[in-house]
Amino acid sequence: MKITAVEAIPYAIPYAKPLKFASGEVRVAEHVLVRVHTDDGVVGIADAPPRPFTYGETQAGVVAVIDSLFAPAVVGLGLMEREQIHARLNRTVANPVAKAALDMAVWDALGRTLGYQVNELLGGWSDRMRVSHMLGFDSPAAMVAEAERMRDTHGITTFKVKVGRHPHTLDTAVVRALREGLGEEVELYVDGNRGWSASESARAMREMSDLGLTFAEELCPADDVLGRRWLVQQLDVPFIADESVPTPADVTREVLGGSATAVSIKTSRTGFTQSRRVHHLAEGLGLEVVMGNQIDSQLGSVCTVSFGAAFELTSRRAGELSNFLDMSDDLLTEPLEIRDGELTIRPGAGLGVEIDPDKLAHYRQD
Ligand code: MUC
Ligand code: MG
Repeated sequence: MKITAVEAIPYAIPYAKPLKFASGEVRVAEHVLVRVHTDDGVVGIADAPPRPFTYGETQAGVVAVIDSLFAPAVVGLGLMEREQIHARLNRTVANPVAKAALDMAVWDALGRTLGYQVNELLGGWSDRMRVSHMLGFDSPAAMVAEAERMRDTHGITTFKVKVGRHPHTLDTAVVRALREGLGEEVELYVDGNRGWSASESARAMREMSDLGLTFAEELCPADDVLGRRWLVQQLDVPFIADESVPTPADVTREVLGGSATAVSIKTSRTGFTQSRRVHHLAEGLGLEVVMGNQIDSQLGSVCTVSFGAAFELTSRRAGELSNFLDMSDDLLTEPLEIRDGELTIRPGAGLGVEIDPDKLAHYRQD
């Protein structure tokens, strides 16, 4: 059960439908496949989706930090020594996506070695989650059409709507059109990716107060400390911290400071080891949790559902598990399927999924 090698393989798969939001745009999934090899011949896998506009990491940077710092730090450790692995990775600051992928590949290797699903090792609450689909910027008519397609094809009835544009009335018109087009039975919440100021956010939320929103997420920057506190205090829905809380300490700081009242857990950002810490903290603080999406591939979405379905708290709300549908292709041998609005974990050991070698050969960039 000892780690003998770590591979970081850059690959690129174009999006069939690019995703646009207030802090950026993704047209090509320039991700890194991380493989952890052990002396038993087991290989654990995970995906690293670098997000330069959120955490400062790039595809080349993820490969470099894994090859030069993280692989040498963990080779020789056993798969059960996950806290040692975590501590060694944390000798380097930042680089959340690279750390998370390596951590999750270790858990996958452990599950494969022991013959258990990662979901079972983490908590085993359930084998599935309801799915929330994230709608990127477009016209009101196009966003309603996409939501209808997701509902009619996959049974999805929860939507996260990207907002944060100027003028804010374009976004409020989208949310109103979604509510009018899809009716009261769908759940809607908004994510601003820090695009608005606190006062713009307050105004937009007031204008949408009759639309039955469930949450608001990162409408304005957490660095606008007093403005954000002022905003969060006046809202009548939980305010989700996402990119402002890459670590458990950030969750504590933002929540105790009054700048957030709920948290997005992204396994692409905190892996399984750190996501568990965030989950336990949220449970202790009595926070609502949403399993977030970092515009993940199918492998990334498998990690999200494996973690999210493992705990009662993370299973309560629909998880953001569907944006892989926007990619033109993927690396897995068997594509994920969202049925009746749910994504189910795969039955096999570890994460239960395999990489198609031909697809990897085709899309790899090294
Ligand atoms: C989200 O929830 O913000 C957009 C940028 C990113 O890193 O994740 C996405 C989704
Ligand atoms: Mg977000």
